[in-house]
Amino acid sequence: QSTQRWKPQCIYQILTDRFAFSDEDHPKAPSTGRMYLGGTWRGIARKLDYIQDLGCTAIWISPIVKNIEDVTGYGQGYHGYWAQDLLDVNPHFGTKQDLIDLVQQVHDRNMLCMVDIVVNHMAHAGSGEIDYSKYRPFKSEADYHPRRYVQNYDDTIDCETGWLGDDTVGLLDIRTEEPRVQAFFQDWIRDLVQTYHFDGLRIDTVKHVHREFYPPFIEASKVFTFGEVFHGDPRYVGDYLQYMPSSINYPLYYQIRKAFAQLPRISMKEFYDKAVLEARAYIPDTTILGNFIENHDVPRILSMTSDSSLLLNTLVALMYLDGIPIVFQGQEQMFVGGDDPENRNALWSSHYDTTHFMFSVLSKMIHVRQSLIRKFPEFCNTLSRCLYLDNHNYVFERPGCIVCLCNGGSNSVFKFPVTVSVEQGSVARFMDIWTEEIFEAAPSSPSTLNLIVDAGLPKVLVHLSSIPR
Ligand code: ABC
Ligand code: CA
Repeated sequence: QSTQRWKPQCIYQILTDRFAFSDEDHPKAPSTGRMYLGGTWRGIARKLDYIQDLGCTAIWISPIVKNIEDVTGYGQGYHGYWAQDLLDVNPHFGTKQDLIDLVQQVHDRNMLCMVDIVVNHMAHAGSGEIDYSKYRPFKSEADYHPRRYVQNYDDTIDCETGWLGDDTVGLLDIRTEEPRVQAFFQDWIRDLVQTYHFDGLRIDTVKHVHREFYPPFIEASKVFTFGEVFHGDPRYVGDYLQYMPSSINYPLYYQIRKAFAQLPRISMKEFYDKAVLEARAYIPDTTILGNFIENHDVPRILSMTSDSSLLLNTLVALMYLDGIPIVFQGQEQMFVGGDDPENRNALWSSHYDTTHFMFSVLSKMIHVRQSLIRKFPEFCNTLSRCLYLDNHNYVFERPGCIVCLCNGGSNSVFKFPVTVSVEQGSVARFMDIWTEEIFEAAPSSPSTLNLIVDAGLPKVLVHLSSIPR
């Protein structure tokens, strides 16, 4: 089943325009701003080694359809979300054949490919009159809701029928509630997935289309789907999970940001209450969500805190809490940058440096996660279990490992005992994945590990063996 295929993955989110050039690297080429910079599908294919070195097993690419070509007050449609023609591909990213080849090469490496898709809107530059005849297949004014920008994101009708954007770029809101429109989209997604052999979808602007649209659409696609439900409340996200298999995990994102990246930081107790307990109360299965700490719509962590211990903690949270981790291109090179487009700088400026400290650290974490999944097949379906909690430290267990998160920052030191379960009459041995230090929990009852959290750094301890005493 496709959900079970996605759960063990670690996804690498790519902005196609800003990942790699077709033929060779140009590290000095422009790498920022709101115009097309030149990344392509052939570029991605050329850099699959880089992604695999990092340990990621799946990619998520930008929307592939042809966008408006205008240079607007917000620049060009380099991100791919400003559709004009749903039946053609974006020529800036390459040809249909390039895309077919990319997915083929991804599959040859036993990796998966997820594509970002938009069903909510087309785009128009400026506030002037709209020439509907240029859009495909929706060529008539009657195919869209009247122009009225969304004012209140918490009002369902407003959110679903209003236009996103503004008079600089207006996003023509398609009448997705109409049966003929739904029929088109079902055929479209079936064809799209079959033509390119995609393994999964990330559906954009989920909140802006009525829920009933999704089940037959997803059914027609026959693949796994993350919906982009941009909301921090697990109740709100949980509701959508009745209509789609999974969602991007904004509730967890906001709690991570509050606990580690923003001041004043919430306590780890509050983090546990909100990010773990409350999420589980409203989301039937938190192991299916797409976890992230950065993406193309939110500021990078390093633009909110410069403390590298806190940053490392967010990465450990990303990798080991319940859910499917998604790494956003540039995280492995410690990119900094606030709101868009600053968070979307092109990766070529990094020289794709696989010796970068953060590349190695992240790669280590991802590979450890993968080896745990191989060793403990239940890993992906098993919820984390809290072992210890205080205001600054949260320790939990997943199959084969113990993870310790700390939000005290790099000037903090903590010492505390953690109770672990040890088989009768044996000693459990754990190894810190970075320092390779060995910890033993003796078979006293209760068995305890004495942990020292130095410089506020996160810990990942893998279970080596239980040796008889
Ligand atoms: C352009 C410029 C920007 C400029 C903007 C007005 O126009 O680039 O600099 O500020 C694409 C492009 C963007 C472009 C937009 C609009 O189109 O990538 O560069 O912005 O032209 C998806 C994609 C996103 C994409 C689109 C549109 C949708 O991931 O990249 O943008 O296809 C809303 C939507 C969400 C959308 C997001 C950008 O905007 O719902 O689908 N993302 C509240 C609302 C959310 C809202 C969010 C951000 O603000 O509830 O619905 O998302 O505006 C929490 C709450 C949340 C709350 C947050 C702020 O706080 O729980 O609900 O979110 O506590
Ligand atoms: Ca809509």
